[in-house]
Amino acid sequence: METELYIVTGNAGKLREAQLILAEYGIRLRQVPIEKLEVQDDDVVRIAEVAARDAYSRLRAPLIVDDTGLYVEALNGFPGPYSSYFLERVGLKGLLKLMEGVANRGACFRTGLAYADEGGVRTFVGEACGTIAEAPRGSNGFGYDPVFIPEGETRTFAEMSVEEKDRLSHRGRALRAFAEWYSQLLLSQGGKT
Ligand code: ITT
Repeated sequence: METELYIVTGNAGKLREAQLILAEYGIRLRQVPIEKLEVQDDDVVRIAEVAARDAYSRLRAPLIVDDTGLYVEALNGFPGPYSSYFLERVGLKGLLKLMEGVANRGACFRTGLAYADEGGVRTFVGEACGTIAEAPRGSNGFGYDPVFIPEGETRTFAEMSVEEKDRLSHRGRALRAFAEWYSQLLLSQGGKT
């Protein structure tokens, strides 16, 4: 059974990762060229929820929104929901500079995933914890991937294939939780797409 779903994002890396995972569940993910509403909130789940509700009010077709943040322990959880702005303005170099000589390099990615349809919005969350590398490594992935080493690994996300990252990542976890639930929903609706 194949079904189609929209994702509201301007991030091609995010789209590719999500497409690969959802394809395993028979869900074809399509990018939709509408603006993603970005409200200010401490919680990525809440940010995704508001964006999904807003996008659904315009698109009127089932869709998902992914909002992700990197929470660095030594920076008291910063940049968190401000990760996009921080990366643009301060960059990976700036992050590593802030972390110079810092022993506690712990950090977690957190993805808030929201699904919206005519019945309302449902949210899911996924987390991946690890450490901030001493220097950027690897050329795969996007965003903070060159400086993030997931727990139990020595490589950064940027040194992994997209399949490997998907298995370990915050986004992978949130999307699989969503896909399990969505598959059940479709079954209960008799395969309606
Ligand atoms: P959309 O809002 O259009 O979906 P975005 O790139 O702005 O795309 P987010 O707000 O969710 O997405 O991401 C915040 C920042 O964190 C942004 O700079 C991303 O590049 C980065 N980011 C998100 N997911 C990541 C991941 O899996 N690995 C590395 N960096 C990531």
